[in-house]
Amino acid sequence: MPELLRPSYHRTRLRPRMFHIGLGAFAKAHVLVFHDDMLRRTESDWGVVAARLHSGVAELDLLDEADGIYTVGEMSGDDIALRQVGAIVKTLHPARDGIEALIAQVADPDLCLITLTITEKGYCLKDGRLDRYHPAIEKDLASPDRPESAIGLITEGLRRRWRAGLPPLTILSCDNLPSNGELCYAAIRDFADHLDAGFGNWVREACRFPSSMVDRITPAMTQASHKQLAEVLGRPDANGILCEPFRQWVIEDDFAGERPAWDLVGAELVDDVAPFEKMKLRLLNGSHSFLAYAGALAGLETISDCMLEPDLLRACRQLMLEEQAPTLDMPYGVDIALYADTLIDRFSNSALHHKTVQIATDGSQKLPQRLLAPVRDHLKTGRAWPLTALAIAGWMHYCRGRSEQGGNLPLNDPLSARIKTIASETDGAKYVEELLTLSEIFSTDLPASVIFSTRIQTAYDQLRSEGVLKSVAAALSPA
Ligand code: CS2
Repeated sequence: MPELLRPSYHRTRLRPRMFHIGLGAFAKAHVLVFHDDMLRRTESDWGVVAARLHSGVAELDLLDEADGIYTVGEMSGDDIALRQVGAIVKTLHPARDGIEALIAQVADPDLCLITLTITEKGYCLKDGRLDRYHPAIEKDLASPDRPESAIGLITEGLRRRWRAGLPPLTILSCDNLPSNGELCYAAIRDFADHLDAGFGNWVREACRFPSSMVDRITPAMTQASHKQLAEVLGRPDANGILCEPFRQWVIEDDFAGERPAWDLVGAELVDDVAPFEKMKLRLLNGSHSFLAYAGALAGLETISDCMLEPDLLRACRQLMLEEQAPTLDMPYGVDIALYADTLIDRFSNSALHHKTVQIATDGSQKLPQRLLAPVRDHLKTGRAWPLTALAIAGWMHYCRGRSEQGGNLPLNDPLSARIKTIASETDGAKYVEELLTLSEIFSTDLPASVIFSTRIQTAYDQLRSEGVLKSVAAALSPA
């Protein structure tokens, strides 16, 4: 059995200095692993309170039973490295502890930092501003002391700090959005302005919202992965997580007060995160979405299965280097071809079982920054984008709910009701045309471009008539 690295620090020294909202597989394998490393290296007293807001009471109960300690297994081929993370000192869930307990946590005088993994949709934004007509935001604006959304919760807790004359906080977004700090700031600032102008100014002037680029492939746990972990651990750990060995965290160095010394354990603190965020979102996440739709439609279960299809592998590299890379300002010193090769290696990690249908979720929230923003650039420069077109058309095809083998493809998306109605009422060219009217995804400029809509129509027809793998093969540049 591989050696199990246990927390080497005295957990009794930990106080609740950091509040993580959105405790899921990714946060457990990324933010909390960096934090745990930092606790091993320093005398820091930064304990973490971890919350989930919607589902997951049972998961938090299980974590409490284990005193907040869980196993992380870093897997590559047949190798596995095991560690236990002990950074969490308390868990909170509104359905179990009451929302007041979470608001009080934000307003706790000991607290310095909030970290967030609430997914793209958790920010409730429209065109970069708080979406006042989002159902959860409408409710939270009407009764701010009983918030349901993460944005409403943080704002209410900050308001209590402001009223009590407590120090401001840093709110650090760790979600896959470009300029995630700015977007998080926009949502909270707009909410605060609505409550009180003086409070809004305090949020502007005193609180900080650094951006960050987060990276670690962490598939959702399944029965099979729990079994796999139990075999190497010698016992089950219901709170355990499996992920890849690679991890990266680039953080804008802009904090309201103290910050954890994550730089001692590999996090990069920089002035400008934007080039890193864009590179990762377009190369890694963009090709992930391409593979998710193409792979799921072709009946391929995991990303590493996709990498066993020579044409999909070539297409993935071509998408990265010929269609996404030309739209980037590269971070200083990064070799893009090497970065792409490393991504291909990471995608090929067959120990991970990262399911195509998992990555296919929330397409309406992911397409804009991963695939559509680069297309805007292509339309300006006149560059060709055949694989991006297949990825977008692939999402459309996927949304009809059937793979090429007739298997069921689940549609988990905040816009699923509207998408399903369009799918049931239209087909062919009309279906594509109707989906393009979803302005939350395509805005109005893209559907107004004849080049764009014709390209997507053609790609969609091709996927339907020739199938995914043939369409992809036809889009490949000569070797
Ligand atoms: C994936 C990401 O599910 C998805 O959309 O593209 O979760 C991806 O695995 C991570 O961003 C890797 O850092």
